[in-house]
Amino acid sequence: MRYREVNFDGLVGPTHNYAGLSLGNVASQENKDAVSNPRKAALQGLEKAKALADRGFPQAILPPQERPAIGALLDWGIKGTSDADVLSNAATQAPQLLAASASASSMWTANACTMTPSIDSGDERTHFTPANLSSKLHRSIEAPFTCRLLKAIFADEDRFVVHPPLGGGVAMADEGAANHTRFCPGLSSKGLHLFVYGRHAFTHLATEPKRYPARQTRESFESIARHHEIPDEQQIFLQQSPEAIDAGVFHNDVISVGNRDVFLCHEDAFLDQEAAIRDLQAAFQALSGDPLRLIQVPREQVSLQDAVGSYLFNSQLLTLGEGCQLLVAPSESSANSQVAGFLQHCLEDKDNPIEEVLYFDLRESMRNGGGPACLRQRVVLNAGELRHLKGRVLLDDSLYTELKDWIETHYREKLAPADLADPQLLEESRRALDALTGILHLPSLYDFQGAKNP
Ligand code: SUG
Repeated sequence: MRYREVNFDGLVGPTHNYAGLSLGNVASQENKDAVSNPRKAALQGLEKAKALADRGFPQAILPPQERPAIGALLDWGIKGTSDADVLSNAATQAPQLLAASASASSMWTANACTMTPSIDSGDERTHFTPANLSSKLHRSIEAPFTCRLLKAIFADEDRFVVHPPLGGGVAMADEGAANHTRFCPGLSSKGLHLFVYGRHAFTHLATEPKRYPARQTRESFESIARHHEIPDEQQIFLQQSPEAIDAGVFHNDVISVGNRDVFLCHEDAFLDQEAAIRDLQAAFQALSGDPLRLIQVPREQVSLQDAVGSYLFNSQLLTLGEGCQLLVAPSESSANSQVAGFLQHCLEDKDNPIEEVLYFDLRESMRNGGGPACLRQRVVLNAGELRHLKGRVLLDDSLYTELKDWIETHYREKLAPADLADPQLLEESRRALDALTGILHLPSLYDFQGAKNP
């Protein structure tokens, strides 16, 4: 059975803003309280998805979550006689909780879940585990809706399994596919799953970062690998370099990206990197019989600081043809002379699999630390599975036109921190999302539509 990769990009929600919520994510902290442009953010994301769809890469869309999340504010003890009252009380009593309830962070669908294709699972079904995102308050409230959404799209239980997010709080902290890469000689062959973690549930303080928190635990990924029934020889676990985390590498997709048999990574991505890469290469060779094609970028060429500033490694790698790949990079990478020089060298080197680089302006998302790879969840499906998706989520010309029009109708061009308490913003967002479930042919998904968890 032939498998294809479908990239599910997150539509940026109407409350996209800069609240400085992510300690350890340099861009989020630097842009705290800046004025955002939600309309531009959503259009920038949609243009990337459309451009890739036009190039023949299957592309789908995931809708945003309802924000501000009134339910979360009620959970956190904010009271009020109406939604407007709850927002106003939150703004005066706990402005940070208001900001956490209003983040459009579900746009970064690389953090939505971890998925395993049916070809790699013991029960031959496609598995999803929504990420609990328990390391950050504003992201932890995403998991229940993500679960509901995945169950709505991947509803056919003969083919798909959507597990609940992992319980267990910070010990089982899970950030999803941002820390997961599947290597394979071809998409229709069994893959090697690389799970990257920043810390252990049961402390190993000597290998933990000192400045910024490590978000993902090894134990969370071990649990997911068990749930997804991935055979032992198809799993490998590597620990992030604590120095990299302290330099702003809050997810592994800020320092490495892999596709098929190609792995582009920085020299300082992993703890004890030489051994880590040796183990990875050996595991891939043992599974596939082929060598892993490693492009390791030395720190002399691109420093950790330049890697974080340019988001080079938050690029997408997509297969152009046998042995050659397209790198989808943020425009910040072309603006950094060291990084641009490195990419030019890749293009000129005949033995390098990167044959083309496409740059995208994703500045609105980038200012919160979200590049091209953050905005997409890779889902590997065979033709039968693809036919059984629910909803109109695959991006084609007509869906693109409707979504563009929808964004232009419903989104503001300016959002300042004080606007998050504006009850009009909540109303506008709900109107937008109500229209969106119609466009996407999805059932009522949102709390305000009366949806309940299945
Ligand atoms: O979790 N930023 C997100 C960025 C996620 C990027 N995803 C991947 N690397 N895959 C985060 O830190 C900032 C929100 C704010 O500060 O307003 C934020 O949540």
